[in-house]
Amino acid sequence: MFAMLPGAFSLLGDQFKDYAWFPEQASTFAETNDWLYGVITFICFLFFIPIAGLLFYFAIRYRKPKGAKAESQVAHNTKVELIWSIAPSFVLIALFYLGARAYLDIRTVPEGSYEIGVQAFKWGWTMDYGRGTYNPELHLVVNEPTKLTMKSSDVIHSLYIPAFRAKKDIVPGRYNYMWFQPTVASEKVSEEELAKATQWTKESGQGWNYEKWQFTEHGYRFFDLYCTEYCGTNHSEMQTVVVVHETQEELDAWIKEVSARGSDVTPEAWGKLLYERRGCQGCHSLDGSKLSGPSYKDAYGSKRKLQTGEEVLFDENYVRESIINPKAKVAEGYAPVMPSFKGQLSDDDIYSITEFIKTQSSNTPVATPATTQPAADESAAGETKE
Ligand code: HEC
Ligand SMILES: [Cu+2]
Repeated sequence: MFAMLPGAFSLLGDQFKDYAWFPEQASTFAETNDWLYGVITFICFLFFIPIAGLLFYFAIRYRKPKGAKAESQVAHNTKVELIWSIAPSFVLIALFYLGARAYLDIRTVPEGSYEIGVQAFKWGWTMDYGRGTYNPELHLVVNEPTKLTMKSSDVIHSLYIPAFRAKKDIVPGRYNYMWFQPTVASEKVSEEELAKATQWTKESGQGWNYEKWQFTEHGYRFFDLYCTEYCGTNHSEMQTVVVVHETQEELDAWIKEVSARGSDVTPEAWGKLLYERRGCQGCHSLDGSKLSGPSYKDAYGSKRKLQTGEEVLFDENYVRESIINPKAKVAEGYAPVMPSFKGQLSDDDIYSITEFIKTQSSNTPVATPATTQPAADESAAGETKE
């Protein structure tokens, strides 16, 4: 009997499918979920309208004049009551069946799915494409079932891609999984459009402005990805983009392109890109303003006061240690909220970031005094993979 239900309901669901109140449908879940949502909404109205109508009708039809004596109303019709109790319960069972089926589908990751790691932190995303390639953008292949293995560095976050109708909480201290199958590939914008945006970005000296261009710096249109579990001050900025490639080869080419500094890119420029892409920007300003972390402005070559009362020189070692083991030396006046980037940034990446931080300081570069070097090395040495 249940096997017939989808067919019977689909006529109703189709009425709602194309309504503009939902974003574009871009995964296999999207159609099922919207359809089910349409069916449930339709059935609710189917009951609500006659019930509310009759309520008003009876209230008027059987109204008594003021002062009329109230009478007892205890007439009872077993047949009618059985019908209106049992018939709707079949509808509820049917809805439960359809809902459970859709839910189980969402929770059952198909074997052989393409795997991507996700790290959520206050406030940003780092996707792990394996072999040391990390990027804040989520890149997928169309029609390829994809599994995300997700973890959080701090508090509960939740990954939500409206166009995919896919959402899952990410709880610290454990792995959370989700999967989906994108059905719509991202368009590529024209060379001219991309060139214009690239030029503008270069001249502005700012990071890539997704909102302004509505495509990525590689020229792809994208779907939005949000954190949808309130996680603190900048929760509303915890967003990134999803790009769906036509082929695996195209995705691999993109991964290769973002994986390391090309020979034609200076360390300073690469460091700046990493600063923007890897979430440093959200906590470290360049203009001296205080965010969750200290500003890079004039930081390099200055003396840093630590929580312990000690003073350290802000030099290469300090930067390196702060990135790999941020809790080892905590700057005075700040909470130790910086996530460790150990194993997520290569030596060249850290070197590039350091070169970039240097460009933000007007202090004359100071040679590291011999006395501070051993201390910095000691805590960082065992952890770096040199
Ligand atoms: C969630 C916010 C956050 C993010 C993201 C973050 N940091 Fe930090 N960072 C901090 C805070 C807070 C401190 C100061 C406390 C401490 O030393 O742990 C700090 C300290 C530092 C320091 C020492 C600075 C000083 O002035 O004493 C450096 C260098 C640094 N971070 C670099 C980075 C880099 C590079 C990245 C990106 C790859 C990054 N941070 C990402 C919050 C963050
Ligand atoms: Cu969040």
